[in-house]
Amino acid sequence: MSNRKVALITGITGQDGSYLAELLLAKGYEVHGIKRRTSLFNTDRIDHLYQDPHEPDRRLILHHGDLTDSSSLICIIQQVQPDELYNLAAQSHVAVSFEEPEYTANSDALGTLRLLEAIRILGLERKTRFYQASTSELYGLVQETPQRETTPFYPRSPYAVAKLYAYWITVNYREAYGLYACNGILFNHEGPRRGETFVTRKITRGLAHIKLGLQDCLYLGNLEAKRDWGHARDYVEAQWLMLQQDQPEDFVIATGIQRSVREFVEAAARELQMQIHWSGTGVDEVGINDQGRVIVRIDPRYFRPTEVQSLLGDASKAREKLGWAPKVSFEELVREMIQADLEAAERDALIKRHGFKACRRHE
Ligand code: NDP
Ligand code: GDR
Repeated sequence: MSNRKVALITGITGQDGSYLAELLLAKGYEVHGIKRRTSLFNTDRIDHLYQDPHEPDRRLILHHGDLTDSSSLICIIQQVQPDELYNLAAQSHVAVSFEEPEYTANSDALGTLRLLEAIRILGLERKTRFYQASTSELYGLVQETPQRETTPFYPRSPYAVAKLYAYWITVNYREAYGLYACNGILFNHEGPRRGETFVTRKITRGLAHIKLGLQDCLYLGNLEAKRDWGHARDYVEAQWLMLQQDQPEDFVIATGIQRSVREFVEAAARELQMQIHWSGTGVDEVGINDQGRVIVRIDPRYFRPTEVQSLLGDASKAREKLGWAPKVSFEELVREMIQADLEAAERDALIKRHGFKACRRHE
């Protein structure tokens, strides 16, 4: 019997899951992850951590499961007997949640309940510590700025409403059954592994493609939305710290600095030595480069039925109680994302030059 700590991560194939798996493996944990069955491989972000199932003494083990399927969750938790369970899996795209509200509620809200129930049914309340990936989207139509743990919630999307249920059911299981369960209320965090349809990655990937002639124009929605953007690598450290305390508590994790989508576009363009001049207003506004070519346009299809206009977090509690502070600045974040997307675009350009089809998806 080894006395290694055992962690189970739902959403291990996602942005945060991959960084958290790296962190926990570096700390000596045995890491189990739940992945969905997909028709193609979906483990790109963790392939560098992959260990062949035939290797002895593996420390990264993947299981098939789904947040919408209680029986798979109960089986995996029974088998793994985790000391720490990080619930990162979710339909995490706010805009998509307006198109798939029921599925979003099933996976993001009921999925969290299914995990908590599994812990309870299996009698693991005293063993398994639980982390819930809560979100700044809970604040939605903000009632106070900056937002802290005590700021009232006002969710503005099916995603945020589902996450509101998950937040409160986590609090309820902590109070009702004495579970060590925490909500991390994380503000937006990004990095080169960010999904391609979130705005930061869409911008860095789009501008890198434009720079290399692989794409003509980047279509965006609301340029005035403001977010508090940090780096995912810093934020998964906070997730781990929350499960190492004497008492379970909820924490806001944020940088305390806010920028608009427009400012993100400008910062990314600067990294690529591209200048952007804005012209026009409203949906007719365009971003023009030095050569006078339109490289950014507004497409109303990216507007949301109800928008979250401005988020800014106050992570004082995390600083005081967890000793957590972000290490990566906004400029470093943008640089790292641009460098990674430029490299990928260079590969695509090479493939194209040799007569093969490069990826044409830009959304
Ligand atoms: P991603 O979208 O990158 O990853 C989501 C993960 O969940 C993927 O591994 C995905 O699998 C998995 N997943 C989705 N649906 C299911 C399901 N029904 N059953 C099992 N697994 C599922 O998200 P992030 O890594 O960015 O975020 C992690 C968590 O933190 C999410 O819960 C998100 O809502 C929350 N959050 C994120 C913030 C951010 O800025 N990144 C901020 C605040 C909260 P697959 O790879 O197969 O799609
Ligand atoms: P968000 O992230 O909704 O904050 O949720 P996203 O990057 O999708 O949007 C941020 C802001 O940018 C505006 N925007 C666009 N967004 C996208 N995706 N595409 C566009 O073309 C575009 N143009 C402008 C949006 O309207 C919005 O205001 C993320 C997710 O990771 C959630 O899971 C997480 O809970 C929150 O962050 C905190």
